[in-house]
Order: sequence, then structure tokens, then C-alpha cells
Amino acid sequence: MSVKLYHFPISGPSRGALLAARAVEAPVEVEIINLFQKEQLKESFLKINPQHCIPTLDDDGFILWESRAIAGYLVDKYGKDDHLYPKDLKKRALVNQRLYFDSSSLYVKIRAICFPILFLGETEIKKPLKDDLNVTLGFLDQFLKDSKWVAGDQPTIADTSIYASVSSILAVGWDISGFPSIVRWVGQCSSLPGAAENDEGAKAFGDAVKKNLH
Ligand SMILES: N[C@@H](CCC(=O)N[C@@H](CS)C(=O)NCC(=O)O)C(=O)O
Repeated sequence: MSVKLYHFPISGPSRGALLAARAVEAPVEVEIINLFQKEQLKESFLKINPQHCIPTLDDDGFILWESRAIAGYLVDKYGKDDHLYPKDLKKRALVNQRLYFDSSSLYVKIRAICFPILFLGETEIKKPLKDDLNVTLGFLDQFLKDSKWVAGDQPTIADTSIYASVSSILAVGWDISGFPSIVRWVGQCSSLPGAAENDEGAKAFGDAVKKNLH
């Protein structure tokens, strides 16, 4: 039985899924799909995921994409306990809320800034986009003000997902000094298994963005 994660280290969502896999010690074999070389559009990958996005998981023929769905699946399958994705109704609901916050707000705002710089010839970060991301970082700072981790007193897949997003924008050089609770939490996140591997990918992402900035 093999569990394969199709991955590209530069991608935040992909790093989020891998951080969850590392946190739960899932026996994933990583296969790189180089998005810069458009490998996701190869016939062989389209057969696996017609939506051609990474991360994509292949668990012995069971195919799953969407990084946060992959994270939840891996923890439910491999977790020795449920602290990374609690089974308790309300605790899980809070983790889900933070995951949706990332997928529908935080990550979207980071992508709105970085995708045009990476792929569409944009050379600056426009003020409305900058302000919009800072408003969203303010919400994250509020979540963390009274909570050690993003969704409670233990790290969960909300932390692995959101750390993948935040580390991307930090690698671009974002100033988070106005968000003291995020600064504190980022320091804690270096203790997450796979954090160094994540940060290496985030650095490559940040370098690629900064190269195109004036
Ligand atoms: N919501 C998805 C986003 C996945 C996504 O957009 N992946 C991008 C890289 S960051 C991708 O694979 N792009 C290539 C493509 O769509 O062709 C997730 O969290 O997994």
C-alpha cells in the first residue's frame, strides 16, 4: 500500500498538506509536480486529477485533492490521537472555521497579491490589496490573542494550513510587526514537524515573487 502526495514546495496549499502529513507522521511518498514547467497539465497527471492542482493525494487508488481535505483525511487515518483534528463536535467545528477562513480569505488574499506578480507580469503590490491582506491578518491576530494556537491550546491542522499561508507572505518580506500575536505564534510554529521543510519551500516562493518586484 502506498500513499503518494503530488506536491510542489513553492505552493502554499501543497506545503499545508505536507505539514499535516509530517505532523501525523503519515507514510507519504512525495512526488514533485513542477508547476513552473506545467507538469500538472501532463496527460498522466490529468488522469489522476482533471482539475490539475496540487496538492493531490493518491492513497492506494483513492484520489483526493484540496489541501485541507487532505490534511483532515490524513489525520483521521493516521493520527495516534485526535488532537490535530479533534473529534469533539465543537472543537472540530472551530478547526473547520479556521480552515475555511484560510481557504476563503487569508490564502485568497495572499494569492491575489502574488499570482499576478509570479505569472502575469505585475511588478508591484497595490495598496488596496496590501490593506485587504492586513485587515485579514488583523483577524488572525485576534484569534490568537486569547488562544495559544489558531484553534485552541494544541496545534491542529488549522495551524499547519495557516502557517503554510503565513510563511509564504513572510518570505515575500511582509511586515507583521503590527500583529504581535501572529509574531508569537509564528515563533511557536518552528516546533511543528516539517516546519523547516516548509520554510525552505516558502523561501523559494518568496524569492520567485521578490525577483519580479520593482
Ligand atoms: N484550494 C486548493 C488550491 C490548490 C491550488 O490552487 N494549487 C495551485 C498551486 S498553489 C495549482 O496546483 N495550480 C496549478 C493549476 O491549477 O493548474 C487547495 O487548497 O489545495
